[in-house]
Amino acid sequence: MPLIHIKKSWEIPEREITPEKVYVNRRRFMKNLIGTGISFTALSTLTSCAENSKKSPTYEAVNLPKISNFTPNYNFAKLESSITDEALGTKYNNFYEFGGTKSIWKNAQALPTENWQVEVTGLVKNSRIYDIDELQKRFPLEERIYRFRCVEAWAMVIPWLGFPMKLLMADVEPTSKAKYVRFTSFYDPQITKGPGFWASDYPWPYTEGLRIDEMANELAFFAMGMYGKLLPKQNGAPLREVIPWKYGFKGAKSIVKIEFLEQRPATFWNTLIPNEYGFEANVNPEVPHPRWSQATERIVSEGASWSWEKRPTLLYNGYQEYVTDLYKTY
Ligand SMILES: Nc1nc2c(c(=O)[nH]1)N[C@H]1C(S)=C(S)[C@@H](COP(=O)(O)O)O[C@H]1N2
Ligand SMILES: [Mo]
Repeated sequence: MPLIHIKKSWEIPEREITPEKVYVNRRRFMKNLIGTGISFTALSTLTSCAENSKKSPTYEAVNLPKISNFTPNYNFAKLESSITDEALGTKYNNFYEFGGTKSIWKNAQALPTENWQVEVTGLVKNSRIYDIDELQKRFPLEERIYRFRCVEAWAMVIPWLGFPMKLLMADVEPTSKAKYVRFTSFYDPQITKGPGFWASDYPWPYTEGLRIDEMANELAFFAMGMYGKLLPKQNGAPLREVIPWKYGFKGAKSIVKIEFLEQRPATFWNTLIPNEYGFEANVNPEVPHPRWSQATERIVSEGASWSWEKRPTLLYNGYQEYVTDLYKTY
């Protein structure tokens, strides 16, 4: 294997791909700093100090209870790609409530998951509040292996345990007026505040949304576990969305509320930077992010991200056959 990788002209240098938050971060810093006399160098020192001083609660992921009662459903597995190593899938995260880096798994252990409830409300016949155990009993778990693609151009393959969203829809019965759904993540500024101060004026809580027909698609999934175990907190315990044909930010973590609505809801990233994070956000190699190409993706692996293997991005992340009908224009 050649050690020197010669860049093709269409390849965007990795350093130009900044994470979802950094751009806003910088812009807001700029805004806040005008007239304060604080330099950017001072600022980056501050941020890294905050990072270093974070608490280190014991990581319990390896001891998380195993789930034995599930049905394997590998109909949607794309077997040409291998499953991401569990240590990477559970320790390389985006969960901005707990900080602005990929290494938030320790901070996320502060998420209080006991006695969790999920409120389902809005334009439904049976508005109700589910205890998490009840959800588990009511909707039998399936294991599905899905490709996962972040808008930041990294990719994984995850074995999720969960149930199709359409089962929950059948339970609450959205009315004919319901055209959209909004998912709201847990938020308590005392607990979820990240190690920096950069995100304090973001439009919390984290919210995401789908069209009702997208939610009813057989791929749209609620995960309660991964790698055969209960979901780790950093991956969005105890309940998160998984929408494999869309960019990862569409999948709200640690859901406390699900609302059926007539109008398209405002969502977290779309409110923050509408021209970079659209509401639809379908994976598409031909639609570049305004600051980088989406033509290729990197497979999350051990070692430095620049060394990760690159492969072409697939339209709808490879799930074209299941979802094209949703986006046909007549
Ligand atoms: N509540 C909440 N949900 C979230 C996020 C977040 O910051 N907060 N990040 C999103 C993004 S950008 C991605 S890529 C995925 C990451 O999921 P993972 O950490 O399980 O890989 O979660 C999504 N859901
Ligand atoms: Mo993401």
